[in-house]
Amino acid sequence: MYHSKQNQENTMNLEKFLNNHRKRVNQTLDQCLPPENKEPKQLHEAMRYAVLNGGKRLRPLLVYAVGKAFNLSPDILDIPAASVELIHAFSLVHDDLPAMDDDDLRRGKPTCHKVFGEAIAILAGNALPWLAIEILHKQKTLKSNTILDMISILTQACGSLGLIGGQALDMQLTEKTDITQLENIYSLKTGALFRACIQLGSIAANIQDIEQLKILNEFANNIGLAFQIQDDLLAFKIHHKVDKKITYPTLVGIDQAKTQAQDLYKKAMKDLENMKTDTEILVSLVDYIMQREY
Ligand code: GRG
Repeated sequence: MYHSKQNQENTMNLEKFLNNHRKRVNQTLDQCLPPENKEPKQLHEAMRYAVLNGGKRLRPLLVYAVGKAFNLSPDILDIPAASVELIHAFSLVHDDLPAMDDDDLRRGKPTCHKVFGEAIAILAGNALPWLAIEILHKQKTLKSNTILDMISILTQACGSLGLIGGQALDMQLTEKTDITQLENIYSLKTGALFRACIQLGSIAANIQDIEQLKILNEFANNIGLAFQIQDDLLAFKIHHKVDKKITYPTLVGIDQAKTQAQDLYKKAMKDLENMKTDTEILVSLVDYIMQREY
C-alpha cells in the first residue's frame, strides 16, 4: 500500500519534472538560436530545424536532475543544459550525413541534409557547438571560473578524445573488434556527453567532495553505456534484424545485451544510493530512461 502510493507520487513528480524542464530547455534553445529571418537565413533555418525538431532532451534533463540533487535553482542551469543539447544536436546532424550513417529520418522527420542539402547540414552541424560555447560565455548568472570549467568540460567531451573520437573509432569497427574495444568506443561516442552533463550540474553546484564526484562519474559511465546498448537493442527491435554494423547485440547476442543493459542500470541505481543528497528525481529519471521505447 505504502509502496504503491510512493510510486504514484514519484511518477507524478517525474512527470512534473519532465514537463517543466523540457519547457525550460526548449525555450532557452529557441531564444539562443539565431532567428530564421537573419542572414544567412538557410543556415539558421537548418540549425533551428536540427535542434527544435523534437528530441527527448535527456541530456539537459540530466543536468537539471543533478542540479536538483544539490538544491540548485533550475534557472542557473538553463544555459548549461541548452549548451549540451546543442552539442548533441550537432552530433546527430553529422551522424546522419551520407559520409556517416546516411540516414533519411531523424526523430521521425527528414534528416537535416535531406531538407537543406549536405553542404548546409555540415555547416549547421559545425555552427552548433560554437553557439554552445558562445551562450555559455555570454551568460551572466554563473561565475567566470565556473563558465571556463564548463567550456572546458564541453570541448573535451566533444573533441577527438570525446564523441568525435568515438565516432571515428566507430567507423573503423570490424568483426575483429572485441567487447572491451566496443565499450571504449561507446564510452567516448555516447558516454562522454553523459559525463559532461553530470559534471555541468556538479560544477554549477560547486561540489568539492571527491568521493561524491567519483560516484557521479561512475553513475554517468553506467547510464551512458546502458543507454547506448539500449539504443542498439531498440534499433534491432525497429528494424527486426541486427544491423550490418557491429553493435553490442551483434557481438554478444540480444539476450546478453539486454542483461548487460539491465545490470548497468542497476549499478547506476546503486551509485545513487551512495550519494549523500536527495536523488529521488535522478532515480526516477534513470527509471524513465530504462523504460524508453524510442
Ligand atoms: C564531426 C564529422 C563529425 C562527426 C561528429 C557524429 C558524431 C561526431 C558523433 C556521433 C555520436 C552519436 C550520434 C552517438 C549516438 C548517441 C545516441 C544514442 C543518440 C540518440 O540520442 P537520443 O535518443 O536522441 O537522446 P533524441 O532524438 O531524443 O535527442
